[in-house]
Amino acid sequence: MFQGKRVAIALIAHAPRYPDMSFETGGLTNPTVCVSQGAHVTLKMMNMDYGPGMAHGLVITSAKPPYPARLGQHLPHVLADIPVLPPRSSARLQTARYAEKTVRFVAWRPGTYYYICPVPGHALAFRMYGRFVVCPAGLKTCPRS
Ligand SMILES: [Cu+2]
Repeated sequence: MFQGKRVAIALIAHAPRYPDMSFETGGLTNPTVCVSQGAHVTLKMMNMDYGPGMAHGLVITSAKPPYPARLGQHLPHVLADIPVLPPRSSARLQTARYAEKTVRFVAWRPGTYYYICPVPGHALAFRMYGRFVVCPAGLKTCPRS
């Protein structure tokens, strides 16, 4: 649960030593992320994955799993859309360059959403997604996590 009116969330695609084809934040893999209704969210995604086909992006939508191989153009209630980021520039973690992108949005509408990697097959075959819950204003804990 990310409390407060302004929250900053960093999601990493394949952090080192975590499972391939997954998102990490706060040391957790594909966790349910909760924010309060009305929160101003700054969401940063970084791709730490490496190798051919290891580009990843992120879209937050109310579309529920299971997902088709290709997500399609018209997803319902899109909160955020981070374009596909290339894998890091080299195999060496210390010297590689990492693609990242930050988006900002306001979580006006309560409900259950999902953050999903839109690269074809990643959400279908590898379950590269997690829940993103916008809790009604005033709750201290998230009832849907
Ligand atoms: Cu992906």
